Amino acid sequence: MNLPLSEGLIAEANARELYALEDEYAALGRKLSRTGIDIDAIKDRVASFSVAVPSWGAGRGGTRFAKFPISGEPTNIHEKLEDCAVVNQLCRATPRVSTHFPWDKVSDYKALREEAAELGLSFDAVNSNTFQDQPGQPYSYSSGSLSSTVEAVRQQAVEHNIECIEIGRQLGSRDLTVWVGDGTNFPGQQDLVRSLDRYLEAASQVYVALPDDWRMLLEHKMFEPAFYSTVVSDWGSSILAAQELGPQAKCLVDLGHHAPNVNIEQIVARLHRFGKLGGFHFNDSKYGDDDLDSGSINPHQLFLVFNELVEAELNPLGGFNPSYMIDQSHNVTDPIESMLSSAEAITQCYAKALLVDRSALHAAQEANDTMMAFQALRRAYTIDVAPILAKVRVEAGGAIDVLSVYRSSKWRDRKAQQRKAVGLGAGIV
Ligand SMILES: [Mn+2]
Repeated sequence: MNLPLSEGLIAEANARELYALEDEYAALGRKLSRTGIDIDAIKDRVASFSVAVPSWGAGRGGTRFAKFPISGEPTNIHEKLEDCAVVNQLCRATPRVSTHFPWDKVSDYKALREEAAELGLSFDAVNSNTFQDQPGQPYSYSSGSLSSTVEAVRQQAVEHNIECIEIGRQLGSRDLTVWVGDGTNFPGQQDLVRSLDRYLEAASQVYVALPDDWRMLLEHKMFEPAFYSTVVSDWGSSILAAQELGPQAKCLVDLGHHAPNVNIEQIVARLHRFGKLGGFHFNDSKYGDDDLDSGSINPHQLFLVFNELVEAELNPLGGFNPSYMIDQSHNVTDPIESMLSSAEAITQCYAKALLVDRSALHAAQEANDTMMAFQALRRAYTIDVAPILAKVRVEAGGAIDVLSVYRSSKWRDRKAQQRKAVGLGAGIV
C-alpha cells in the first residue's frame, strides 16, 4: 500500500495529543461504566462503522449559479482517489469511494481497482447519470430519461444503467444507485400516471440486468431540477417502485430530498419495516436540497436518524445492510476538510445512538412514560463521544486531530503545484 500522507507526520502529531486523549477516554469510560456501558465494546462497534465518500465530493461543487474552484482541486478520477485516500488515511472511517458515470470513465477499470487498493480504498455503489447530456450522445434527456415519452431515449437510459453495472462489476461494486431528474415544471406538462408507468417499465429492464448479489437503490427527490413534479418524488413512490421491481430493488434516502420538516427518521423506520431500506445519503439542509455538510445545521436530526438505524441493526427483520454515503456539495470549503468534518459528525451520531439505553427506552415506551423515553435519547445525545472516535482513529493508524494534521501536511498546496487548474463554470447541482 502506498498511502498519500507521511505516516511519520501523523504519528508525531498523535504523540503530542496522546496523553490528553488517554486521560479523556479513561474519564469517559468511568462515566459510562456507572451506567453499565463498556466503553471498549462501544469503541469496537464504532471501529467497524464506515461511510463511503463520493468521487465527485472530492471536487468543489457549486450552485446553479456558479462554481468557485480552488487550486489543487482534483480534475480526474485518479486525483479524486488520491484525495479520498487522504480523507481515509486521516479518519479511517471512509474506506470506500462511490463512482459516478460517465464522470469517472477510464479505459481500464481493473487497473483503477488496483490503483484504489494501493491507496487503501475500494469501491462502493455505482451511480448512473441520465440527468444531463454528454457530448456525442444520440438522444437528449431534456424531456426525461427512464420516463421519457420517446422510446429511443428510454432505451439509451436503460443501456447507460446496464453499462454502469458492467463497470461496477469490474470495480467490485454491488449496488447501482439510480436517481433520475425526470419530472415536470408545469402542471399538465406530462401525464402523472403514464410517466411513472414508463419509468417502471424502463427501470425493470435495468433490474433484470442486475447480478444476483447486486441491489438497485432507488433515490427519490421531491424537486429540482423539475419544480412542479418529479417521477420518483417521495418515499411512497420509491417503495412502491421498489416493491414492483422486486427484492433486489431498495430505497435510498437522501437527507435533503424531502419536503421541509418531514420526519426523516420515521421514513427510515417505515422503509426498514418493509425490508426496503437500502441506502442513505448524508448531508444537511436548511431549506431544501442544500447539500450542506453533515451535522452542520441539524445534528440532532442526524442523531435521531441513527437512533432508527441502530434499532434496525438490532432488529434486522431478515436483513439490514444499508449502503451509507456522504453526498454533499462543497462550495466554500476545501472538500477534504468537509469530508473529514462530516465523517466525524456522522460517526459521532452513530456512537451516540449506540449509547442509548435501549432497555430503558423500550420499557418507557411500553409504559407510556413519555418523559423517560425522551430522556433515554437525551442522555445519549448529550454525551461527548469525541474521545471514543479519536481512540478508534489512532488505533487504526489515523490522526487524533484530523484537520490539524491535514493542514500541516500542506497537501492542497503541493497539489496546486502539480495539478492542472479547474476551469470556471456552472456548478453541479
Ligand atoms: Mn443523493
